Amino acid sequence: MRITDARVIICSPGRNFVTLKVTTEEGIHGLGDATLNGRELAVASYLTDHIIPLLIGRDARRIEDTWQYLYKGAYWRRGPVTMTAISAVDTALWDILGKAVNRPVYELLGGASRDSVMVYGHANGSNVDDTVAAVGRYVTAGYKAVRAQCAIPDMPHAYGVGRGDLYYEPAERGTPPETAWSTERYLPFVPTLFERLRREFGPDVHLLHDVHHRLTPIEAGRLGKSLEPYHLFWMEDPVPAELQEGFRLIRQHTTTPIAVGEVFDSVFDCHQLITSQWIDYIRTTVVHAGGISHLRKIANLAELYHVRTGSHGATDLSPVCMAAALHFDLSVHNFGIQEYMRHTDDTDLVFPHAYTFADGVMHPGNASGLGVDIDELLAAQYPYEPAYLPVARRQDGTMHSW
Ligand code: EZ4
Ligand code: CO
Repeated sequence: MRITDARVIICSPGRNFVTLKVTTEEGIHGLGDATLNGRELAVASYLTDHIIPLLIGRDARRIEDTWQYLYKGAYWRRGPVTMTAISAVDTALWDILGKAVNRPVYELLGGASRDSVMVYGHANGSNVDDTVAAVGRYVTAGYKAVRAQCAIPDMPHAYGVGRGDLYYEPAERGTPPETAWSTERYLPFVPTLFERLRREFGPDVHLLHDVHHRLTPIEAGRLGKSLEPYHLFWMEDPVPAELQEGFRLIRQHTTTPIAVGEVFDSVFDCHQLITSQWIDYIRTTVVHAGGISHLRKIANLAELYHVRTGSHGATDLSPVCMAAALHFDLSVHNFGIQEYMRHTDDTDLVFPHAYTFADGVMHPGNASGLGVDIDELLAAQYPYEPAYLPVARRQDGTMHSW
């Protein structure tokens, strides 16, 4: 099963996506998502200029060997660009293997460990009433879990407050927009939001919140403690996680469960977080953390330490990643939850897929491979457009984590 062709397809049906398409001598093709929000073309070049020439002629069935070849063979290891490129190759090879043996990928990963995959949606509002209404729409739509974000009174910006109801999309065309941040206003406000949400929706719906790397460990400890009465499913990305030890301090102060890892690119970003039991959910994804192969290794380590998975699933992860994530989620024993931000109709038309949503849960479908494709003719109608995530500054002008 020699690889005879591999190509990068860049398109922007509402937002930018980079997709790797690998074809074998039998004419089987596999897809891998290679989208790195705001740095798309770097991954495209890494694949086209440095990886694709190495793929031609390789045996598509040697998934692990190809992974190790690309990881060890670069000499300079890891980093988001490298790992996103490796992820795309790995994902495409799993897709090809599934199609070659005519089975859905989850069956090759040990089979289904559950009947379906619980997902959470994004509710946001420019004030508490709006956020309550947005959560209500998700509950009515059958969601069992909802992430709630809200603008802070008298603050012009807040993370997670988007332009559309279902299609929150933080990247903006052109150069990165500047936003303002105040920890002083954020910390006392968030518990009032969740106090209201519990009053409105009762104890059963799972509520989540994303801090988006904005606090210090002791501030995060305070927030987690003040949210304990509202028993969140998790508090996400409380602090930037370059310093894994920072989580020890958060853990000492709160029983609010902690999730982290959407920007991690390998097990080395989280081994200490996992083995020290400082977190409850690991959010690494197929597209940014080494593909299905490496994500399984992270999940297997996490399983030993009672840490469950909760993969990133924002709109900047394409339907190809979403499909791969759902095969992984259905199979892996220590699955926790899957993030699900709906893609726009334009995106869904470019990437026809077998996965489905109903009653708050998803299923990858039973098509062979990943069950997702790309309509290249349609994709060509949406050329790349430069777009960037915002940056954030504190009120005195100091750069802050966005
Ligand atoms: O800001 O995917 O949990 N979800 C998130 C996302 C991220 C974007 C960045 O590209 O934090 O909305
Ligand atoms: Co997040």
